[in-house]
Amino acid sequence: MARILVTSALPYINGVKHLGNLAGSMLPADVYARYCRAAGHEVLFICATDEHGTPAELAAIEAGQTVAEYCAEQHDIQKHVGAGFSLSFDWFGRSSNEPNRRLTQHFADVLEDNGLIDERSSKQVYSVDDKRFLPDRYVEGTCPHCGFEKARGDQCDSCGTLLDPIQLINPYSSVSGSRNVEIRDTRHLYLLQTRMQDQVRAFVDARARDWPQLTTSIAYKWLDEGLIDRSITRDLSWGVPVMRNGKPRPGFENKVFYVWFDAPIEYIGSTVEWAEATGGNWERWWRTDKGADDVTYVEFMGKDNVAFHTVSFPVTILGSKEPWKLVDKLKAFNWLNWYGGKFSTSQKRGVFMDKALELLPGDYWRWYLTANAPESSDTAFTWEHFKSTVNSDLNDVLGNFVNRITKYAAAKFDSKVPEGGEPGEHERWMANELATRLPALIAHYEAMEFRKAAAETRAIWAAGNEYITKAAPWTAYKTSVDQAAVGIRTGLNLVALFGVIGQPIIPDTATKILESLGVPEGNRSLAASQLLAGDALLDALPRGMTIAVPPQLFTKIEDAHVVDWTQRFGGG
Ligand code: B3M
Ligand code: ZN
Repeated sequence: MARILVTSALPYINGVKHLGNLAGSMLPADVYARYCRAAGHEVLFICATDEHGTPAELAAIEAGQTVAEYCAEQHDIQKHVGAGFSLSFDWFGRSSNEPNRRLTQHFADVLEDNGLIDERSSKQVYSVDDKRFLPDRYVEGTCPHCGFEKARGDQCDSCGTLLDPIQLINPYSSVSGSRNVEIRDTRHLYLLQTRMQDQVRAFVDARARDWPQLTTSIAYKWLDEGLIDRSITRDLSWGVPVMRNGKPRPGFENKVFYVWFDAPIEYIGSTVEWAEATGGNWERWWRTDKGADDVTYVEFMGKDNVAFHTVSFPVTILGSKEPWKLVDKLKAFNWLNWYGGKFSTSQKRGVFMDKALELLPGDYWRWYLTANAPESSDTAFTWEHFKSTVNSDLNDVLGNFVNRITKYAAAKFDSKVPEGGEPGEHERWMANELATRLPALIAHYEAMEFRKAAAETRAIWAAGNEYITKAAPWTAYKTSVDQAAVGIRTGLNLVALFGVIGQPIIPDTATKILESLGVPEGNRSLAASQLLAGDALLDALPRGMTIAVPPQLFTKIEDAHVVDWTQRFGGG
Protein backbone atom coordinates (compact mmCIF):
# COMPACT_ATOMS: atom_id res chain seq x y z
CA MET A 1 0.00 0.00 0.00
CA ALA A 2 1.46 3.39 -1.00
CA ARG A 3 0.86 6.76 0.63
CA ILE A 4 -0.39 9.36 -1.85
CA LEU A 5 -0.79 13.07 -1.09
CA VAL A 6 -3.04 14.73 -3.69
CA THR A 7 -3.58 18.49 -3.94
CA SER A 8 -5.64 20.48 -6.40
CA ALA A 9 -4.89 24.10 -7.28
CA LEU A 10 -6.87 26.27 -4.86
CA PRO A 11 -9.90 27.94 -6.44
CA TYR A 12 -9.96 31.70 -5.95
CA ILE A 13 -12.59 32.80 -3.48
CA ASN A 14 -14.24 35.26 -5.87
CA GLY A 15 -17.36 33.40 -6.90
CA VAL A 16 -18.46 29.94 -7.92
CA LYS A 17 -16.07 28.43 -10.46
CA HIS A 18 -16.98 27.51 -14.02
CA LEU A 19 -16.72 24.07 -15.59
CA GLY A 20 -13.25 24.94 -16.91
CA ASN A 21 -11.83 25.36 -13.39
CA LEU A 22 -13.47 22.07 -12.40
CA ALA A 23 -12.15 20.17 -15.43
CA GLY A 24 -8.64 21.57 -15.16
CA SER A 25 -7.75 20.68 -11.57
CA MET A 26 -10.32 19.76 -8.90
CA LEU A 27 -12.13 17.04 -10.87
CA PRO A 28 -9.13 15.09 -12.22
CA ALA A 29 -7.52 15.35 -8.79
CA ASP A 30 -10.67 13.79 -7.31
CA VAL A 31 -10.81 11.06 -9.96
CA TYR A 32 -7.19 10.22 -9.19
CA ALA A 33 -7.70 10.31 -5.40
CA ARG A 34 -10.72 7.99 -5.76
CA TYR A 35 -8.77 5.60 -7.98
CA CYS A 36 -5.88 5.50 -5.49
CA ARG A 37 -8.23 4.85 -2.55
CA ALA A 38 -10.03 2.07 -4.46
CA ALA A 39 -6.64 0.61 -5.35
CA GLY A 40 -5.93 0.32 -1.63
CA HIS A 41 -3.50 3.17 -1.11
CA GLU A 42 -3.54 5.57 1.85
CA VAL A 43 -4.65 8.88 0.35
CA LEU A 44 -4.86 12.41 1.71
CA PHE A 45 -6.69 14.77 -0.68
CA ILE A 46 -6.28 18.46 0.14
CA CYS A 47 -7.67 21.66 -1.31
CA ALA A 48 -8.84 25.07 -0.03
CA THR A 49 -10.15 28.42 -1.14
CA ASP A 50 -7.47 30.89 -2.19
CA GLU A 51 -8.71 33.95 -0.30
CA HIS A 52 -6.06 36.67 -0.56
CA GLY A 53 -5.06 39.12 -3.27
CA THR A 54 -6.92 41.55 -5.47
CA PRO A 55 -9.65 39.11 -6.66
CA ALA A 56 -10.98 38.82 -3.11
CA GLU A 57 -10.83 42.55 -2.36
CA LEU A 58 -12.45 43.61 -5.64
CA ALA A 59 -15.22 41.03 -5.30
CA ALA A 60 -15.96 42.01 -1.70
CA ILE A 61 -16.25 45.68 -2.68
CA GLU A 62 -18.65 44.71 -5.45
CA ALA A 63 -20.69 42.59 -3.01
CA GLY A 64 -20.82 45.46 -0.49
CA GLN A 65 -19.27 43.22 2.21
CA THR A 66 -16.08 43.28 4.23
CA VAL A 67 -13.51 40.93 2.72
CA ALA A 68 -13.72 38.69 5.78
CA GLU A 69 -17.52 38.37 5.50
CA TYR A 70 -17.30 37.83 1.75
CA CYS A 71 -14.65 35.11 2.02
CA ALA A 72 -16.48 33.24 4.77
CA GLU A 73 -19.69 33.21 2.76
CA GLN A 74 -18.04 32.27 -0.52
CA HIS A 75 -15.97 29.50 1.06
CA ASP A 76 -19.12 27.78 2.30
CA ILE A 77 -20.79 28.18 -1.10
CA GLN A 78 -17.80 26.65 -2.90
CA LYS A 79 -17.57 23.85 -0.36
CA HIS A 80 -21.27 23.03 -0.85
CA VAL A 81 -21.02 23.11 -4.65
CA GLY A 82 -17.91 20.90 -4.55
CA ALA A 83 -19.85 18.33 -2.54
CA GLY A 84 -22.52 18.40 -5.27
CA PHE A 85 -19.85 17.17 -7.67
CA SER A 86 -18.72 14.52 -5.14
CA LEU A 87 -15.31 16.17 -4.78
CA SER A 88 -13.99 14.01 -1.96
CA PHE A 89 -11.47 16.32 -0.32
CA ASP A 90 -10.22 15.10 3.03
CA TRP A 91 -10.10 18.78 3.82
CA PHE A 92 -11.23 21.91 1.98
CA GLY A 93 -9.51 24.66 3.94
CA ARG A 94 -9.15 28.43 3.80
CA SER A 95 -5.89 30.24 3.02
CA SER A 96 -6.98 33.05 5.39
CA ASN A 97 -7.04 30.66 8.37
CA GLU A 98 -4.46 30.74 11.17
CA PRO A 99 -2.32 27.72 10.14
CA ASN A 100 -1.51 29.29 6.77
CA ARG A 101 -0.78 32.66 8.36
CA ARG A 102 1.61 31.03 10.84
CA LEU A 103 3.33 28.90 8.17
CA THR A 104 3.70 31.77 5.70
CA GLN A 105 5.33 33.96 8.31
CA HIS A 106 7.56 31.04 9.35
CA PHE A 107 8.75 30.46 5.78
CA ALA A 108 9.45 34.18 5.33
CA ASP A 109 11.52 34.16 8.53
CA VAL A 110 13.64 31.13 7.61
CA LEU A 111 14.11 32.37 4.04
CA GLU A 112 15.44 35.65 5.43
CA ASP A 113 17.63 33.79 7.95
CA ASN A 114 19.05 31.91 4.96
CA GLY A 115 19.84 35.13 3.10
CA LEU A 116 17.06 34.78 0.51
CA ILE A 117 14.99 37.84 1.36
CA ASP A 118 15.98 41.43 0.54
CA GLU A 119 14.14 44.70 1.28
CA ARG A 120 14.07 46.87 -1.82
CA SER A 121 12.54 50.17 -2.81
CA SER A 122 10.33 50.40 -5.89
CA LYS A 123 8.13 52.99 -7.52
CA GLN A 124 4.40 52.41 -7.40
CA VAL A 125 1.20 54.29 -8.25
CA TYR A 126 -0.30 55.90 -5.11
CA SER A 127 -3.95 57.04 -5.06
CA VAL A 128 -4.28 60.17 -2.93
CA ASP A 129 -8.09 59.88 -2.75
CA ASP A 130 -8.04 56.13 -1.93
CA LYS A 131 -5.17 56.76 0.52
CA ARG A 132 -3.35 53.64 -0.67
CA PHE A 133 -0.77 52.25 -3.06
CA LEU A 134 -2.53 50.56 -5.97
CA PRO A 135 -1.52 47.00 -6.89
CA ASP A 136 -0.90 46.55 -10.60
CA ARG A 137 -4.42 45.31 -11.37
CA TYR A 138 -5.99 48.32 -9.63
CA VAL A 139 -4.34 50.78 -12.06
CA GLU A 140 -5.61 51.51 -15.56
CA GLY A 141 -4.59 54.05 -18.16
CA THR A 142 -3.43 54.54 -21.73
CA CYS A 143 -1.04 51.92 -23.08
CA PRO A 144 2.28 53.55 -24.09
CA HIS A 145 2.65 51.04 -26.91
CA CYS A 146 -0.72 51.04 -28.66
CA GLY A 147 -2.73 53.88 -27.12
CA PHE A 148 -5.47 51.59 -25.75
CA GLU A 149 -7.10 53.73 -23.06
CA LYS A 150 -8.15 50.96 -20.66
CA ALA A 151 -4.85 49.13 -20.38
CA ARG A 152 -4.33 47.42 -17.02
CA GLY A 153 -1.27 48.08 -14.84
CA ASP A 154 0.12 44.57 -15.40
CA GLN A 155 -0.82 43.98 -19.03
CA CYS A 156 -2.47 45.71 -21.99
CA ASP A 157 -5.42 43.57 -23.10
CA SER A 158 -5.32 45.21 -26.51
CA CYS A 159 -1.71 44.62 -27.61
CA GLY A 160 -0.83 42.05 -24.90
CA THR A 161 2.30 43.94 -23.75
CA LEU A 162 3.32 43.21 -20.18
CA LEU A 163 3.42 46.57 -18.40
CA ASP A 164 4.59 48.20 -15.22
CA PRO A 165 1.83 50.52 -13.91
CA ILE A 166 4.20 53.51 -13.83
CA GLN A 167 4.45 53.28 -17.64
CA LEU A 168 0.73 54.02 -18.16
CA ILE A 169 -0.25 57.41 -19.59
CA ASN A 170 -2.96 59.27 -17.60
CA PRO A 171 -3.24 56.48 -15.00
CA TYR A 172 -6.28 56.22 -12.74
CA SER A 173 -7.59 54.01 -9.96
CA SER A 174 -9.77 51.23 -11.41
CA VAL A 175 -11.44 50.92 -7.99
CA SER A 176 -12.57 54.53 -7.47
CA GLY A 177 -11.90 56.02 -10.92
CA SER A 178 -9.85 58.74 -9.27
CA ARG A 179 -7.16 60.33 -11.41
CA ASN A 180 -5.63 61.96 -8.39
CA VAL A 181 -2.70 59.55 -8.42
CA GLU A 182 1.05 59.97 -8.16
CA ILE A 183 4.20 57.84 -8.36
CA ARG A 184 5.72 57.24 -4.93
CA ASP A 185 8.53 55.11 -3.53
CA THR A 186 7.48 52.02 -1.60
CA ARG A 187 9.46 49.18 -0.06
CA HIS A 188 8.85 45.49 -0.59
CA LEU A 189 10.47 42.18 0.33
CA TYR A 190 12.08 40.37 -2.58
CA LEU A 191 12.59 36.59 -2.70
CA LEU A 192 16.06 36.12 -4.20
CA GLN A 193 15.13 33.41 -6.68
CA THR A 194 18.29 34.15 -8.66
CA ARG A 195 20.26 32.51 -5.85
CA MET A 196 18.19 29.33 -6.18
CA GLN A 197 18.50 28.86 -9.95
CA ASP A 198 20.74 25.76 -9.77
CA GLN A 199 18.82 24.08 -6.95
CA VAL A 200 15.48 24.57 -8.72
CA ARG A 201 16.87 23.26 -11.99
CA ALA A 202 18.20 20.18 -10.18
CA PHE A 203 14.76 19.76 -8.56
CA VAL A 204 13.06 19.86 -11.99
CA ASP A 205 15.71 17.67 -13.66
CA ALA A 206 15.15 14.99 -11.03
CA ARG A 207 11.42 14.85 -11.74
CA ALA A 208 11.02 15.79 -15.40
CA ARG A 209 10.79 12.18 -16.58
CA ASP A 210 7.71 11.68 -14.40
CA TRP A 211 6.03 14.89 -15.57
CA PRO A 212 3.85 15.35 -18.66
CA GLN A 213 5.32 17.36 -21.54
CA LEU A 214 3.09 20.36 -20.74
CA THR A 215 4.53 20.59 -17.22
CA THR A 216 8.20 20.20 -18.13
CA SER A 217 8.05 22.61 -21.08
CA ILE A 218 6.71 25.40 -18.87
CA ALA A 219 9.16 24.69 -16.04
CA TYR A 220 12.19 24.68 -18.34
CA LYS A 221 10.97 27.82 -20.16
CA TRP A 222 11.13 29.76 -16.90
CA LEU A 223 14.45 28.21 -15.92
CA ASP A 224 16.02 28.84 -19.31
CA GLU A 225 14.87 32.47 -19.25
CA GLY A 226 16.59 32.73 -15.87
CA LEU A 227 14.81 33.16 -12.57
CA ILE A 228 14.32 36.72 -11.33
CA ASP A 229 14.09 38.06 -7.80
CA ARG A 230 10.38 38.47 -7.12
CA SER A 231 8.58 40.79 -4.72
CA ILE A 232 6.54 38.78 -2.20
CA THR A 233 4.74 41.66 -0.42
CA ARG A 234 1.96 43.99 -1.54
CA ASP A 235 0.40 47.26 -0.36
CA LEU A 236 -2.88 45.61 0.58
CA SER A 237 -4.68 45.24 3.89
CA TRP A 238 -6.25 41.82 3.32
CA GLY A 239 -3.70 38.98 3.43
CA VAL A 240 -1.01 37.48 5.66
CA PRO A 241 0.55 40.32 7.71
CA VAL A 242 4.28 40.87 7.15
CA MET A 243 6.03 39.96 10.41
CA ARG A 244 9.67 39.33 11.35
CA ASN A 245 10.28 36.83 14.16
CA GLY A 246 6.77 37.30 15.52
CA LYS A 247 6.70 41.10 15.52
CA PRO A 248 5.28 43.51 12.91
CA ARG A 249 8.05 44.36 10.47
CA PRO A 250 8.91 48.09 10.69
CA GLY A 251 7.62 49.91 7.57
CA PHE A 252 5.44 46.96 6.59
CA GLU A 253 2.56 47.55 8.99
CA ASN A 254 0.18 48.20 6.07
CA LYS A 255 1.48 45.49 3.81
CA VAL A 256 0.73 41.80 3.37
CA PHE A 257 2.44 38.87 1.65
CA TYR A 258 1.70 38.46 -2.05
CA VAL A 259 -1.11 35.97 -2.61
CA TRP A 260 1.06 33.63 -4.65
CA PHE A 261 3.59 33.43 -1.82
CA ASP A 262 1.03 32.28 0.72
CA ALA A 263 -1.36 30.27 -1.51
CA PRO A 264 0.82 27.19 -2.15
CA ILE A 265 1.77 27.15 1.54
CA GLU A 266 -1.95 26.64 2.19
CA TYR A 267 -1.54 23.07 0.90
CA ILE A 268 0.33 22.54 4.19
CA GLY A 269 -1.97 24.91 6.09
CA SER A 270 -5.06 23.04 4.99
CA THR A 271 -3.44 19.78 6.08
CA VAL A 272 -2.85 21.32 9.51
CA GLU A 273 -6.54 22.30 9.56
CA TRP A 274 -7.40 18.68 8.69
CA ALA A 275 -5.22 17.42 11.54
CA GLU A 276 -6.71 19.88 14.03
CA ALA A 277 -10.22 18.79 13.01
CA THR A 278 -9.63 15.03 12.81
CA GLY A 279 -6.73 14.29 15.16
CA GLY A 280 -4.65 13.32 12.13
CA ASN A 281 -0.89 13.78 11.99
CA TRP A 282 -0.08 16.42 9.36
CA GLU A 283 3.66 15.99 9.70
CA ARG A 284 3.39 12.38 8.39
CA TRP A 285 2.42 14.00 5.09
CA TRP A 286 4.65 17.08 4.91
CA ARG A 287 7.83 16.53 6.97
CA THR A 288 10.28 14.08 5.47
CA ASP A 289 11.96 13.80 8.89
CA LYS A 290 8.65 12.71 10.42
CA GLY A 291 7.32 10.07 8.08
CA ALA A 292 6.64 11.90 4.81
CA ASP A 293 9.71 10.44 3.11
CA ASP A 294 7.56 7.57 1.79
CA VAL A 295 4.78 9.83 0.48
CA THR A 296 4.21 10.35 -3.25
CA TYR A 297 2.98 13.92 -3.64
CA VAL A 298 0.87 14.64 -6.74
CA GLU A 299 -0.31 18.13 -7.72
CA PHE A 300 -3.10 19.00 -10.17
CA MET A 301 -3.51 22.43 -11.79
CA GLY A 302 -4.18 24.50 -14.90
CA LYS A 303 -1.18 25.33 -17.10
CA ASP A 304 -1.03 28.97 -15.94
CA ASN A 305 -0.20 27.75 -12.42
CA VAL A 306 2.71 25.51 -13.41
CA ALA A 307 5.43 28.14 -13.09
CA PHE A 308 4.40 28.97 -9.53
CA HIS A 309 4.46 25.26 -8.62
CA THR A 310 7.69 24.28 -10.38
CA VAL A 311 9.70 27.38 -9.56
CA SER A 312 8.33 29.76 -6.92
CA PHE A 313 6.91 27.26 -4.43
CA PRO A 314 10.01 25.01 -4.68
CA VAL A 315 12.16 28.12 -4.02
CA THR A 316 10.22 28.60 -0.78
CA ILE A 317 10.53 24.94 0.22
CA LEU A 318 14.15 24.40 -0.87
CA GLY A 319 15.19 27.85 0.37
CA SER A 320 13.93 27.03 3.85
CA LYS A 321 16.52 24.23 4.08
CA GLU A 322 13.94 22.40 6.20
CA PRO A 323 12.78 18.82 5.48
CA TRP A 324 9.48 19.67 3.77
CA LYS A 325 7.90 17.32 1.21
CA LEU A 326 8.40 18.46 -2.39
CA VAL A 327 6.05 17.57 -5.24
CA ASP A 328 6.85 14.30 -7.03
CA LYS A 329 4.31 14.34 -9.88
CA LEU A 330 2.62 17.36 -11.38
CA LYS A 331 -0.34 16.97 -13.77
CA ALA A 332 -1.13 20.20 -15.62
CA PHE A 333 -4.12 20.75 -17.89
CA ASN A 334 -4.87 22.96 -20.82
CA TRP A 335 -8.13 24.90 -20.94
CA LEU A 336 -11.67 23.70 -21.28
CA ASN A 337 -13.28 26.62 -23.10
CA TRP A 338 -16.83 27.48 -24.02
CA TYR A 339 -17.35 26.85 -27.75
CA GLY A 340 -13.77 27.98 -28.23
CA GLY A 341 -14.18 31.17 -26.18
CA LYS A 342 -13.82 32.22 -22.55
CA PHE A 343 -16.36 31.44 -19.86
CA SER A 344 -17.95 34.64 -18.63
CA THR A 345 -20.74 35.23 -16.13
CA SER A 346 -21.30 38.81 -17.22
CA GLN A 347 -21.52 37.89 -20.91
CA LYS A 348 -23.69 34.82 -20.19
CA ARG A 349 -21.08 32.51 -21.70
CA GLY A 350 -20.86 29.13 -20.11
CA VAL A 351 -22.08 27.10 -17.19
CA PHE A 352 -20.77 27.61 -13.69
CA MET A 353 -20.66 24.78 -11.16
CA ASP A 354 -23.75 25.78 -9.17
CA LYS A 355 -25.95 26.18 -12.25
CA ALA A 356 -24.67 22.93 -13.75
CA LEU A 357 -26.01 21.03 -10.73
CA GLU A 358 -29.42 22.64 -11.23
CA LEU A 359 -29.53 21.09 -14.70
CA LEU A 360 -28.14 17.58 -14.06
CA PRO A 361 -26.50 15.57 -11.24
CA GLY A 362 -22.74 15.73 -10.80
CA ASP A 363 -21.94 12.38 -12.42
CA TYR A 364 -23.19 13.53 -15.83
CA TRP A 365 -20.70 16.43 -15.78
CA ARG A 366 -17.92 14.31 -14.21
CA TRP A 367 -18.16 11.79 -17.01
CA TYR A 368 -18.22 14.35 -19.84
CA LEU A 369 -15.43 16.52 -18.38
CA THR A 370 -13.18 13.52 -17.72
CA ALA A 371 -13.81 11.81 -21.07
CA ASN A 372 -12.98 15.16 -22.73
CA ALA A 373 -10.36 16.39 -20.27
CA PRO A 374 -8.15 19.18 -21.74
CA GLU A 375 -5.00 17.08 -21.33
CA SER A 376 -2.89 17.48 -24.46
CA SER A 377 -4.74 20.47 -25.90
CA ASP A 378 -7.52 22.93 -25.15
CA THR A 379 -10.96 21.40 -25.59
CA ALA A 380 -14.29 23.14 -26.26
CA PHE A 381 -17.46 22.40 -24.35
CA THR A 382 -20.53 22.27 -26.61
CA TRP A 383 -24.07 21.35 -25.63
CA GLU A 384 -24.32 19.12 -28.69
CA HIS A 385 -21.26 17.07 -27.73
CA PHE A 386 -22.34 16.96 -24.09
CA LYS A 387 -25.77 15.63 -25.14
CA SER A 388 -24.39 12.96 -27.46
CA THR A 389 -21.82 11.80 -24.90
CA VAL A 390 -24.33 11.58 -22.04
CA ASN A 391 -26.99 9.87 -24.14
CA SER A 392 -24.61 7.35 -25.69
CA ASP A 393 -22.08 6.51 -22.98
CA LEU A 394 -24.22 6.86 -19.87
CA ASN A 395 -27.79 6.17 -20.98
CA ASP A 396 -27.25 3.58 -23.68
CA VAL A 397 -23.98 1.78 -23.09
CA LEU A 398 -24.06 1.69 -19.28
CA GLY A 399 -27.58 2.48 -18.07
CA ASN A 400 -29.45 0.33 -20.57
CA PHE A 401 -27.18 -2.67 -19.94
CA VAL A 402 -27.63 -2.48 -16.16
CA ASN A 403 -31.36 -2.04 -16.54
CA ARG A 404 -31.95 -4.95 -18.96
CA ILE A 405 -29.87 -7.46 -17.04
CA THR A 406 -31.18 -6.70 -13.55
CA LYS A 407 -34.81 -6.47 -14.69
CA TYR A 408 -34.56 -9.81 -16.52
CA ALA A 409 -33.01 -11.42 -13.45
CA ALA A 410 -35.92 -10.06 -11.41
CA ALA A 411 -38.53 -11.26 -13.91
CA LYS A 412 -37.16 -14.70 -14.78
CA PHE A 413 -34.83 -15.71 -11.94
CA ASP A 414 -36.70 -14.42 -8.94
CA SER A 415 -34.23 -11.54 -8.43
CA LYS A 416 -31.47 -14.02 -7.69
CA VAL A 417 -28.06 -14.66 -9.22
CA PRO A 418 -28.89 -17.73 -11.36
CA GLU A 419 -27.20 -21.00 -10.28
CA GLY A 420 -27.60 -23.21 -13.36
CA GLY A 421 -25.36 -23.77 -16.37
CA GLU A 422 -21.62 -23.39 -16.86
CA PRO A 423 -19.52 -20.89 -18.91
CA GLY A 424 -19.03 -21.50 -22.62
CA GLU A 425 -17.38 -19.80 -25.59
CA HIS A 426 -19.14 -16.45 -25.12
CA GLU A 427 -18.04 -16.21 -21.50
CA ARG A 428 -14.48 -17.15 -22.51
CA TRP A 429 -14.60 -14.32 -25.05
CA MET A 430 -15.68 -11.88 -22.37
CA ALA A 431 -13.01 -13.10 -19.96
CA ASN A 432 -10.38 -12.58 -22.65
CA GLU A 433 -11.63 -9.05 -23.28
CA LEU A 434 -11.29 -8.26 -19.58
CA ALA A 435 -7.86 -9.86 -19.42
CA THR A 436 -6.50 -7.15 -21.71
CA ARG A 437 -8.74 -4.23 -20.95
CA LEU A 438 -8.60 -4.18 -17.15
CA PRO A 439 -4.77 -4.00 -17.00
CA ALA A 440 -4.96 -1.24 -19.63
CA LEU A 441 -7.44 0.67 -17.48
CA ILE A 442 -5.21 0.41 -14.42
CA ALA A 443 -2.21 1.53 -16.46
CA HIS A 444 -4.07 4.64 -17.64
CA TYR A 445 -4.96 5.60 -14.08
CA GLU A 446 -1.41 4.96 -12.86
CA ALA A 447 -0.16 7.19 -15.70
CA MET A 448 -2.82 9.82 -14.87
CA GLU A 449 -4.16 9.66 -18.43
CA PHE A 450 -7.78 10.51 -17.73
CA ARG A 451 -9.22 10.63 -21.24
CA LYS A 452 -7.73 7.20 -21.88
CA ALA A 453 -9.05 5.88 -18.57
CA ALA A 454 -12.55 7.07 -19.48
CA ALA A 455 -12.27 5.62 -22.98
CA GLU A 456 -11.14 2.25 -21.61
CA THR A 457 -13.96 2.28 -19.05
CA ARG A 458 -16.45 2.89 -21.85
CA ALA A 459 -14.82 0.17 -23.98
CA ILE A 460 -15.31 -2.34 -21.16
CA TRP A 461 -18.96 -1.34 -20.84
CA ALA A 462 -19.30 -1.72 -24.64
CA ALA A 463 -17.67 -5.15 -24.53
CA GLY A 464 -20.28 -6.19 -21.96
CA ASN A 465 -23.01 -5.12 -24.38
CA GLU A 466 -21.32 -7.11 -27.13
CA TYR A 467 -21.19 -10.15 -24.86
CA ILE A 468 -24.85 -10.03 -23.93
CA THR A 469 -25.78 -9.70 -27.62
CA LYS A 470 -23.78 -12.88 -28.31
CA ALA A 471 -25.11 -14.76 -25.25
CA ALA A 472 -28.72 -13.53 -25.84
CA PRO A 473 -30.11 -15.07 -22.60
CA TRP A 474 -33.64 -13.88 -23.44
CA THR A 475 -33.54 -16.02 -26.59
CA ALA A 476 -31.76 -18.94 -24.92
CA TYR A 477 -34.44 -19.00 -22.21
CA LYS A 478 -36.95 -20.36 -24.69
CA THR A 479 -34.93 -23.53 -25.19
CA SER A 480 -32.53 -23.80 -22.27
CA VAL A 481 -33.06 -22.09 -18.92
CA ASP A 482 -29.56 -23.15 -17.86
CA GLN A 483 -28.00 -21.43 -20.85
CA ALA A 484 -30.01 -18.30 -20.09
CA ALA A 485 -28.89 -18.62 -16.48
CA VAL A 486 -25.22 -18.48 -17.53
CA GLY A 487 -25.88 -15.35 -19.59
CA ILE A 488 -27.72 -13.54 -16.81
CA ARG A 489 -25.24 -14.63 -14.12
CA THR A 490 -22.36 -13.38 -16.24
CA GLY A 491 -24.33 -10.23 -17.03
CA LEU A 492 -24.94 -9.53 -13.33
CA ASN A 493 -21.24 -10.00 -12.59
CA LEU A 494 -20.49 -7.55 -15.40
CA VAL A 495 -22.93 -5.07 -13.86
CA ALA A 496 -21.02 -5.35 -10.57
CA LEU A 497 -17.71 -4.91 -12.41
CA PHE A 498 -19.05 -1.86 -14.23
CA GLY A 499 -19.86 -0.39 -10.83
CA VAL A 500 -16.36 -1.14 -9.53
CA ILE A 501 -14.58 0.48 -12.49
CA GLY A 502 -17.03 3.40 -12.49
CA GLN A 503 -16.07 4.48 -8.94
CA PRO A 504 -13.36 7.06 -9.82
CA ILE A 505 -15.31 8.98 -12.47
CA ILE A 506 -19.04 8.44 -11.67
CA PRO A 507 -19.01 7.61 -7.93
CA ASP A 508 -22.70 8.18 -7.20
CA THR A 509 -23.80 5.92 -10.06
CA ALA A 510 -21.23 3.30 -9.06
CA THR A 511 -22.55 3.25 -5.52
CA LYS A 512 -26.15 2.78 -6.71
CA ILE A 513 -25.06 -0.20 -8.82
CA LEU A 514 -22.88 -1.81 -6.13
CA GLU A 515 -25.45 -1.32 -3.36
CA SER A 516 -28.23 -2.82 -5.55
CA LEU A 517 -26.12 -5.90 -6.21
CA GLY A 518 -25.06 -6.20 -2.58
CA VAL A 519 -21.35 -5.97 -3.41
CA PRO A 520 -19.61 -5.58 -0.05
CA GLU A 521 -17.12 -2.70 0.42
CA GLY A 522 -14.26 -5.18 0.50
CA ASN A 523 -15.11 -6.42 -3.00
CA ARG A 524 -14.97 -3.02 -4.69
CA SER A 525 -11.22 -2.81 -5.06
CA LEU A 526 -9.43 -1.46 -8.10
CA ALA A 527 -6.21 -3.09 -6.95
CA ALA A 528 -4.74 -5.25 -9.70
CA SER A 529 -4.67 -8.22 -7.32
CA GLN A 530 -8.47 -8.21 -7.10
CA LEU A 531 -9.42 -6.63 -10.41
CA LEU A 532 -7.37 -9.02 -12.54
CA ALA A 533 -8.99 -12.15 -11.17
CA GLY A 534 -9.71 -13.35 -14.72
CA ASP A 535 -12.62 -15.80 -15.17
CA ALA A 536 -13.43 -15.58 -11.46
CA LEU A 537 -14.62 -12.02 -12.07
CA LEU A 538 -17.55 -13.36 -14.08
CA ASP A 539 -18.64 -15.65 -11.26
CA ALA A 540 -17.81 -13.50 -8.23
CA LEU A 541 -21.38 -12.83 -7.03
CA PRO A 542 -22.58 -15.67 -4.77
CA ARG A 543 -24.93 -17.84 -6.86
CA GLY A 544 -28.47 -17.72 -5.47
CA MET A 545 -27.89 -14.33 -3.82
CA THR A 546 -30.83 -11.90 -4.05
CA ILE A 547 -30.20 -8.70 -5.97
CA ALA A 548 -32.26 -5.53 -6.47
CA VAL A 549 -32.92 -3.59 -9.64
CA PRO A 550 -31.03 -0.29 -9.28
CA PRO A 551 -33.03 2.95 -9.64
CA GLN A 552 -32.98 4.44 -13.13
CA LEU A 553 -29.36 5.58 -13.46
CA PHE A 554 -29.64 8.30 -16.12
CA THR A 555 -32.13 10.29 -18.17
CA LYS A 556 -31.55 11.32 -21.74
CA ILE A 557 -30.84 14.90 -22.75
CA GLU A 558 -33.40 15.97 -25.33
CA ASP A 559 -33.05 18.57 -28.09
CA ALA A 560 -35.42 20.82 -26.16
CA HIS A 561 -32.96 20.83 -23.27
CA VAL A 562 -30.18 21.99 -25.59
CA VAL A 563 -32.38 24.78 -26.96
CA ASP A 564 -33.29 25.95 -23.46
CA TRP A 565 -29.76 25.68 -22.03
CA THR A 566 -28.27 27.45 -25.07
CA GLN A 567 -30.65 30.35 -24.50
CA ARG A 568 -29.81 30.51 -20.79
CA PHE A 569 -26.06 29.93 -20.86
CA GLY A 570 -24.98 30.70 -24.39
CA GLY A 571 -23.83 28.38 -27.11
CA GLY A 572 -22.12 28.34 -30.50
N1 B3M B 1 -5.89 30.38 -7.03
C1 B3M B 1 -6.01 29.43 -9.24
C2 B3M B 1 -5.94 30.29 -10.47
O1 B3M B 1 -4.86 30.77 -10.81
C3 B3M B 1 -5.06 29.84 -8.12
C4 B3M B 1 -4.32 28.59 -7.74
C5 B3M B 1 -3.54 28.69 -6.45
S1 B3M B 1 -2.87 27.08 -6.10
C6 B3M B 1 -1.81 27.40 -4.80
O2 B3M B 1 -6.98 30.38 -11.11
ZN1 ZN C 1 -1.33 48.14 -25.75
